[in-house]
Amino acid sequence: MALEFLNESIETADRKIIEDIQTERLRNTLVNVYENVLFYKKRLDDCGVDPYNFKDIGELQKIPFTTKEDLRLNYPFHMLARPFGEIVRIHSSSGTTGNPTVVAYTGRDIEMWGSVIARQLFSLNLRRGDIFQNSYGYGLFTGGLGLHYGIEKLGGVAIPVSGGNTERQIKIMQDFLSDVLCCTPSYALHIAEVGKELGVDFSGLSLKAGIFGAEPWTNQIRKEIEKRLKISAYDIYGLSEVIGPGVSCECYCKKGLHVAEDNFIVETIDPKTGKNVPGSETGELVFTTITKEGMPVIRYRTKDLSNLVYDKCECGRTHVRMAKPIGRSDDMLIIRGVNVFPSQIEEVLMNVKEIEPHYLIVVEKRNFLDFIEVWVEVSENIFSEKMNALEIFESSIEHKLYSAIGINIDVKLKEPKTIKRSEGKARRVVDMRKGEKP
Ligand code: DLL
Repeated sequence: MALEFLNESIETADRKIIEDIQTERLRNTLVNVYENVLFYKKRLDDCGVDPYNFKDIGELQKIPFTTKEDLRLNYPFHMLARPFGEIVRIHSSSGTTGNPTVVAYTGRDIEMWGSVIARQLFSLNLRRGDIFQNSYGYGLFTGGLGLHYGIEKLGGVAIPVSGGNTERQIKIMQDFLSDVLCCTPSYALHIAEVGKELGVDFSGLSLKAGIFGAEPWTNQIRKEIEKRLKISAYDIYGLSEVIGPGVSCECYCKKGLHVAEDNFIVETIDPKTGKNVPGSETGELVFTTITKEGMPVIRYRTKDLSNLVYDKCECGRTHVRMAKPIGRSDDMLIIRGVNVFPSQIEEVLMNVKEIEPHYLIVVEKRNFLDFIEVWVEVSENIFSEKMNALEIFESSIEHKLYSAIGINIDVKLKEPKTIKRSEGKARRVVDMRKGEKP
């Protein structure tokens, strides 16, 4: 296929050009926050970075990180760099504890966000006239409206259905001839399941692609979704504090998610020491926005773990690619001293044919020791097997988990459709040590 771009000179720019653009835009951003956000004025004064004479992108590393806690302490509007009158939109991301974080956009920020997403959709070979069923939640969550403006900017048709009401989702998909589904990967699986119950033949529909993100998902889940919905599934990443969806997205090659480097500078750091990790080693992603006016963030710690690849991609794009995030550092479970990511468990489970892609990891303390159980749903035919056969099946999965991860994990097989389905971000872990309940 011919290589096509929405903005070729930017998308295929040499590293030197990318860095020059970044340096200039970073300087403007630093001046903006220095003059308008007290929090950053103090920060820059303390670390001795002079925004007016900022010339070397390497100096960015002298500036301390911004954390979610900083945003919470400045709740709701102290991080805004523009007055109301210029701010045209507020989103918010709910936390489990304390104040939510609030994010704000000027008209130009909304414009930039739409252009970034349009460019990403184009890189997936989606075009003007394609029909997008946007099943990300509309509201304070950035998923719905974020994708929406990108779809319109591309010239696509946006169907703002939002999440939920799964039977209606399927009817819309059939009646409105949706080409593309946008939602969380866990909701895509739920839609596939309800469709199957209703006797829908997805290969007979127009659906050809899915843009999935907002939660970690493995390549095994990707294969399941592709098989069940008969589409090609792509990963999109982002977080409210940086902008929302579109911080990075796969291209049609599916070999990592290109970070929109003309708008966001990405670094990977060691979460313990805060030092930048060398080369393409795994670390915590840290982002600096360089075009956002309403609420820029400088060196925002995401807690998401990934690694960066700077080689030119087969699609011709040069913007750095991040690997599929393996999870958040705060989702990492420490079980009797061993670090375990939910995604490692998912990877093992999804390689077992008879298991459905619905599971829950339950962690608890028994006699002062950490124990981890995995509840997994099995297909109808397996569940009707004799008790003995089920026990053998359970221990065969336990064995696979032990060989891959190195700790004992109890497997509890569950009847089909007993694990709660999600219409947005799935809850995969219940940590009873923190008082959570299944
Ligand atoms: O989830 C923005 C978004 C909406 C991204 C729709 C993609 C699609 P938040 O609610 O602020 O924003 O949550 C951000 O979700 O720090 C990651 O931990 C996780 N996350 C987002 N996308 C991915 C992904 C939106 N593709 C947090 N893979 C982030 C893994 C993801 N984790």
